[in-house]
Amino acid sequence: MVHVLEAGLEFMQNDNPHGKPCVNGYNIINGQLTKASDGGSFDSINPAILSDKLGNFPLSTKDDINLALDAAHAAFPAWAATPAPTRGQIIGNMGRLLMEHKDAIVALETREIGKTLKESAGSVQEAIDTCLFFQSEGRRLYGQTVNSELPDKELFTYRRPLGVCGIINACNFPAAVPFWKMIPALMCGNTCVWKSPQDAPLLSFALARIMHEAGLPDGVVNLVHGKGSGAGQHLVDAVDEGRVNKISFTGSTEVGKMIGEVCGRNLVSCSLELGGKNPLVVMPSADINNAVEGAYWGGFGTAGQRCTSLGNLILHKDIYDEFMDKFMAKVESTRIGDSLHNDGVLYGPMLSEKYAKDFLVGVEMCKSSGAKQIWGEGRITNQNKPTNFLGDAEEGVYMWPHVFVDVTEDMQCFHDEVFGPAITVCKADDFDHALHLANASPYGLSSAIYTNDRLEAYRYKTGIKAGMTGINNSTTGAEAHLPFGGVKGSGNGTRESGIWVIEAYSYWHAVNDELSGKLQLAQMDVEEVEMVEAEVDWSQLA
Ligand code: UN1
Repeated sequence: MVHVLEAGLEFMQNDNPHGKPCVNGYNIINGQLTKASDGGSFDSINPAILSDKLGNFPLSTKDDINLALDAAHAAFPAWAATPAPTRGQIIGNMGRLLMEHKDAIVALETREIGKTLKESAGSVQEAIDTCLFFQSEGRRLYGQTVNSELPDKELFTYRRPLGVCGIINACNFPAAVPFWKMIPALMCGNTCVWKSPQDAPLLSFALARIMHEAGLPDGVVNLVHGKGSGAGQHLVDAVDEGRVNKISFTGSTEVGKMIGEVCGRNLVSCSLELGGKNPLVVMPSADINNAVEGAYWGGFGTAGQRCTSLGNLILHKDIYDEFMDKFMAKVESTRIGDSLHNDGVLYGPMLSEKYAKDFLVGVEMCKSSGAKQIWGEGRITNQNKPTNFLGDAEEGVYMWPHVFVDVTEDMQCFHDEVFGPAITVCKADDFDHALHLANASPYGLSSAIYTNDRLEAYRYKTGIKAGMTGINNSTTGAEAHLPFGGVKGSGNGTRESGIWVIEAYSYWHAVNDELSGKLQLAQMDVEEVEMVEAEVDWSQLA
């Protein structure tokens, strides 16, 4: 076996017609590069150019997951005992290394999942911001001193790590989201087994290597590749076997519920960041041009593949026509293409062929719901492409932007998330109706309102049931130091980011130190203070 820091990148002979490198990828378990125990593997494919293979990666088995868990358990005591400021320093090194290699990592993210370069840079920056935030949190990680009710006794609280964390993230923010999870986990003294997303194994491999270069000891983060139904499921099964102390998952509500059940029956903590059908309301007092920009970006930026992407666009009836005219002019002129080869595109391909397939199922669902389709024709082909599509459509998996109108609360497409470039538009009679619609889906992740009426903004902010709300802003764009997460079907109430996430990766340990040298009983030996009644008629003062 070869240690990760002693190995250079290994390239494979491949028939890549673009002359691009193809990497021989590995798991990283206890700092060692390893293959799957049964030799199984899968490829990482550029969704913008399906003939461009980025690498081959282990399809990890149950045995591989067990080895990764062994390594994480073995590394835990020493890592938990490492001073938090030292852990913070290593995390800071990760941020600095990411800054140093940012351009290459960004281009790799775009090549592996097709996001535009600008958006990949955003995702990598979010990972850097997370490192820089938690670097200094290592110098805090405060506990409290608490006054005792008894003399000569002191009380304290400490944050303690949970143990071994299983990390499972989706591929759409392949740098930001695993760092949202692992950086606070590490800062609190936990160790991790990280199941990389099936569609972003090379980027994950690069990030895990950088984590080791930053000074992370062996076994503290163990990277295993594979599919959700394989390696991911094995990691969740290990909760039933008592080998995992925390699962942190970003992905679909369906899988999140299954993970929540497994964790629940084992009393294991889990953080769940799930789907959304994020509403955006536009009221008559809004700056309509600004609202059009926000809705357009929220719906179609990232090809609609953010958990915070706009789902239900809710327009007040008085501005409906004006809004839709301006909005559709933008939708119809959308520039789509491979951002590595074309400037100024709004979005590129779907994250992978799997996402493309699922998206088309979602489009069919919208149609069969009874919504009226006014724009979009499924997959883009060379025979059937929007005006501003750039490049050869059949090299990758590209989708038209889709707009469905006349959507009402009784339709399935009002309630179900469609992960991709499709929005559903509803008309509202007044503010109360708009707020009702915004609350009527089963999700509660992000939400937004465009209005210049302060009372309306206030009523929306207090009346909406969602984890995040934008006022005169789109549904996307969370920052790395605000709590991120949802309510209802969007999660279990846990949060990522900022200081709040520390709650998810540590438990409070209450310690009492009895200095009196004798047994003093709380509640029972507490000196009672008697009140003394004095004969004063206070009413005389009035
Ligand atoms: C996600 O889609 O899982 O707020 C994360 C946003 C990004 C993060 C999205 N900063 O849209």
